[in-house]
Amino acid sequence: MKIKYCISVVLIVSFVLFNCEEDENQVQTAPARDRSEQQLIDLDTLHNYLNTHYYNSGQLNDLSVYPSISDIEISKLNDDEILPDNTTFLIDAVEEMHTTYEDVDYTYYLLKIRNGEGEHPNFTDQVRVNYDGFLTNNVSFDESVTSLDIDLAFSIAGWNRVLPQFKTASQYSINSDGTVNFENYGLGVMFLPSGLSYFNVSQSGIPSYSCLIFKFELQQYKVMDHDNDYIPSYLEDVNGDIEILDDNTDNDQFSNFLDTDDDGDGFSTYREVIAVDFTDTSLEGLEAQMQVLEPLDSDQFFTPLAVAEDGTFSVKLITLEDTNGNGIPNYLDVNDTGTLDN
Ligand SMILES: [Ca+2]
Ligand SMILES: [Ca+2]
Ligand SMILES: [Ca+2]
Ligand SMILES: [Ca+2]
Repeated sequence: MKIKYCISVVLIVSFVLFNCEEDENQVQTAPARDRSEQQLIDLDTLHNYLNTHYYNSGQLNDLSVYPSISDIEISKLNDDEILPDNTTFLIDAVEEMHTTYEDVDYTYYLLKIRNGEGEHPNFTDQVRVNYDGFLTNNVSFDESVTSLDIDLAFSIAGWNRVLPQFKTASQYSINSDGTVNFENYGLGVMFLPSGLSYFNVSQSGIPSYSCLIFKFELQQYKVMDHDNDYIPSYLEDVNGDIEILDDNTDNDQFSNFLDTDDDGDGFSTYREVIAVDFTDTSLEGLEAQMQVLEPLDSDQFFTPLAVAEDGTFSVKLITLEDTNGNGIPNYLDVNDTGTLDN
């Protein structure tokens, strides 16, 4: 479990994966089309791409080293060509996936090269990735030069659906020049309709209504608690629809994942749960303490690891209280505060 806490690579935030950061020089909004109608158009585009492109499946299998995004070669098969040996048509290799977003049923496609051997991130976590993004005309619009940290809570809908299906690296090592080697990471290619990408909003190098293709390596992840209220953001999706902006228990202007008093009863969320601190001078020692408590009850979880300036490691064991037993934990129940003892 150590790997998800490594924060040693320079953090650079790319504009490309985010819906919220609009730069007036680069972002333009086209008239909004009907999402269902656009999805039919995009499915045609994606099917055409998958039926006319192949990838180097044999070469990837025969590599003596673990494959990376630069080893994945996708090529177009022209009308007068036959499929080269040791390659596979994308349409014969991808998995068809389904999801709902903005009340529309979406289909997208995944090419899974490696699942990864670490852990699955949650759809609101920060992930460390390498990626290469391109359009269905194979023109690249963005690629990571070094590993980037992406907050899936603010990424395009395709990303926060795809990345949790892969696992992070199982371990890493730091080279003498400070670069990091990741081992057994998730590796794949996603083929997204515009409705799970930027839809009608154009970006630099991305016209509006573009289907997007990303090769990616999933290296690490960090559980995010955006409002620091002890409830990790993925648990603030109360209605479970892979969308955290629409959960607002007290109907104020803040969604739960950005609201420190989710039920609006005047008592901060962190006070309406039971929090017990565990600390140790070594990570191994802390993990040993945590293992004694496993398996946790269904209403318990650990907060993400914190490292103090003196090198002390700590986590909190959170227990969600439901004092009146009505099935709604105190922090979401305006009529129930519990002991408020922290
Ligand atoms: Ca939270
Ligand atoms: Ca939700
Ligand atoms: Ca709220
Ligand atoms: Ca409260």
